[in-house]
Amino acid sequence: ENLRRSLRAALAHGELYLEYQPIFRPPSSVVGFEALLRWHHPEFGIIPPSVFIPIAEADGIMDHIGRWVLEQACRQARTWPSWMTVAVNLSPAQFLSGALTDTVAQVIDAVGIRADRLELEITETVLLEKTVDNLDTLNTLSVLGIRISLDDFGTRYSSLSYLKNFPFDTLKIDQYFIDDLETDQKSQAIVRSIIGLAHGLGMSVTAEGVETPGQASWLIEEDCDYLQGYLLGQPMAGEVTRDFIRRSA
Ligand code: G
Ligand code: G
Ligand code: MN
Ligand code: NA
Repeated sequence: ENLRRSLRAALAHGELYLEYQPIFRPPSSVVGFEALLRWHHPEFGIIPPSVFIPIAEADGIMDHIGRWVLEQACRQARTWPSWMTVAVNLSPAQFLSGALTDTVAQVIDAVGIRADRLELEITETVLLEKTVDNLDTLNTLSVLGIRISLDDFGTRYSSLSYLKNFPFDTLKIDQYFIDDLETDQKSQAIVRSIIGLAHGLGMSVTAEGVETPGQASWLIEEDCDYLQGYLLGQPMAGEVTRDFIRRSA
């Protein structure tokens, strides 16, 4: 309850901020960053999004926070080379509000970045409810040129009909399958199949949570398009992204 009340003030007080984790095209070029929301609470310190996003959703303020995230992330992307993208996570609340397409169009217009520099990450949870409306929304965004990624792929319902019907550009393979990739033949078979499935459907694949050189080389060998994880780069403050880009060029 305390957190709920202070979350309402957090945005106004500048306690929310974004970190950016680099995404690589193997072996070493940065193609963009994923924006990750953080809350620096004046008393409790850093509160993880897994704790406060559900509160924001329940409290009906996630739509508002999500709009702020979109705008911040697009402004940050404008400081990067023009071919780099920024990926923003969407929560189910942003779909339910019915204004997502307008919000996204307004934000990229106001900030002045090309639509194809913004990537929206959704999870399968978003697809479960109001499937027809959400399909419409994603199709409209896709036609505008916005990229759409399916996040945490493989861990929830993973209905293949979503892959057939929704306009995804990229599948993000959940860290769960990457963690034991070097030792578990089942994870290897699953990851190999996901890469083949995505490529067969004309989508690209990102592996999340890459932490070891062995995982990275296995994924590169198997033709995974993009890698993300602590091995290649931790989430970092917006101010240092330009330095990071310069150093990895
Ligand atoms: O950065 P971390 O691993 O703590 O992120 C935890 C979860 O919070 C992830 O599932 C991530 O997708 C989600 N998350 C991070 N930033 C945002 C955001 O801006 N909006 C939404 N809806 N989810 C986010
Ligand atoms: O659900 P989503 O994929 O959006 O969440 C990404 C989360 O994973 C972020 O909170 C980010 O901090 C975390 N993350 C990114 N790379 C790694 C990694 O290599 N290892 C671990 N354990 N977490 C990671
Ligand atoms: Mn994500
Ligand atoms: Na994920």
